[in-house]
Amino acid sequence: MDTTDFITIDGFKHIRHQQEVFSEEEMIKRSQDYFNYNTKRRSIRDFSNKEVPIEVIENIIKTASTAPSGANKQPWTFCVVKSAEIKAQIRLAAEEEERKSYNERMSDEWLDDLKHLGTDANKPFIEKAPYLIIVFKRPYEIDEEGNKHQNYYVNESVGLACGMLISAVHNAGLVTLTHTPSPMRFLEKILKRPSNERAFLLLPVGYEAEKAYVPNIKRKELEEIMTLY
Ligand code: IYR
Repeated sequence: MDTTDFITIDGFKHIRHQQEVFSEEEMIKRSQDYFNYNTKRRSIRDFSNKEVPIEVIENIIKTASTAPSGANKQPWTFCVVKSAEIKAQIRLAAEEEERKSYNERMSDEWLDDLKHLGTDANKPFIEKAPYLIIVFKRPYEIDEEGNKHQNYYVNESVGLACGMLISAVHNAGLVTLTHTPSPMRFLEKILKRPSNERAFLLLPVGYEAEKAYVPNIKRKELEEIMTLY
């Protein structure tokens, strides 16, 4: 990147950017190939406990951090749990919340809507997967004097980062799922997070089990999700 080519707007430097472009033919091929690759991704609950190099996890998190964010505040923290002891604590607490959710908190309609996915309050993948990535959102920052500074579009920003994280996991040949034990405050306590962080999503990451099964579900057709004006 040529950083000597820049302009100044309101006293701030703007450096030249040049997006790599392709011919229309190449674009169609690349976009098709990218779709074909991404559509093979599934949420996986059957993990292998095989080790994964930490460098892969680091690269996945670096990819997530390329997501756009409100005012470029990058309002996220990614906690990586490798420790079997901490994974056990998280599983215990998550299953406790999930039991309450499945038995008391979720409506009959909600439970009915989940039936075809075969989920329940048991979350063995929390301990089986070699890594857990717990994503925290940061609604505000606290400066050295203890003053709070709001971040912007925090849910949107962190959601986008999680999407990129999920596709980076797929790209590495690994699997994950978006686990949302609710409420999630126990994660802040177990991981001793600062007061400006809220648990957003828990993603176990690892190899798929030798024999993994997924629900036989279909994605909506383009006609159902796209309207051209
Ligand atoms: N959080 C629970 C329940 C659950 C809710 C939805 I919406 C899902 O798509 C899947 C599960 C759990 O993780 O089991």
